[in-house]
Amino acid sequence: MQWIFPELTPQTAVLKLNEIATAYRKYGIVILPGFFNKEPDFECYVETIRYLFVKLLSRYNIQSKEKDIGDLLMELQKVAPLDGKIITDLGTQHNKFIAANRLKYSNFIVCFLRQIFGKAAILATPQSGDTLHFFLPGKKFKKYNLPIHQDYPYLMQSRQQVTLHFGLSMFYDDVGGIYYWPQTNRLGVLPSKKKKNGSYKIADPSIITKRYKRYELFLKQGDVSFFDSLLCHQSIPNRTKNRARINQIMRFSNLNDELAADNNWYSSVYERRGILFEQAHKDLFVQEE
Ligand SMILES: O=C(O)CCC(=O)C(=O)O
Repeated sequence: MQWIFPELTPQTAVLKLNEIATAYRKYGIVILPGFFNKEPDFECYVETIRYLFVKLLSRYNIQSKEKDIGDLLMELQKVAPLDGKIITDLGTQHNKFIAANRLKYSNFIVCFLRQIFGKAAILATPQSGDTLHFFLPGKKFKKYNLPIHQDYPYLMQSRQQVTLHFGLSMFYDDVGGIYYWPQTNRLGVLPSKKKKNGSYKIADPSIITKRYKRYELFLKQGDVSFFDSLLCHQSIPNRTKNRARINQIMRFSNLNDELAADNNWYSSVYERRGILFEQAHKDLFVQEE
């Protein structure tokens, strides 16, 4: 497939920028297998997540022997199913890890965005653009499998938007991935519905499924893909019994867009968990008279 570029690193990909950007413009997607594998910031990000899992597991007196962060997630899931959210919150809206942000704003990515959006681009990121995603097995997690959708309705800010996706956990068969339909981004912003659980879906999926060919994307650890925020895609569910998939998503907008300007470049905003000084330091908080 002409949108897959194997064996590149961020350093060698800069030399192929034209070719990669041409494929992206044609298909709405490029896939770079193993792209981050040797990146120190990628390793650091995975190690950071591992540290957090080990620390959380130690709260339950578990010294895990698992090496992979997906397997550590499964282990935590058994004892404290909600604790994983502590980690996803750190990697989501926005990503708070320096290592992840160094990848996000790395030279290749900024050059790629400039190539895609052009010299007059005003690069920005939407408020809710970063998601650290845990895809767990089991019926309970089915709702996190997204129907055919475009990403733009979730993020807003600009319909000129690039989604960066990369794999963080070890890949196992049946752990899930993404169905995508190349070139469907050319249809523009499509009428979309909102399901009761809050997920958006294309109002008439048959315009995609009948006219376009479907492909599958399975991100192994270190694999990277960039796709247009208007490219139609859908989750392939995790069908394993005991394996997890961990992916990071990040998004980038071009604010040099009339519709974005009409909307004051606003993004979607979602409520997040957090903490306030007066809750965490009751002993130090002095109530005003
Ligand atoms: O990885 C997946 O299952 C799909 C995630 C996705 O499409 C999204 O967050 O927009």
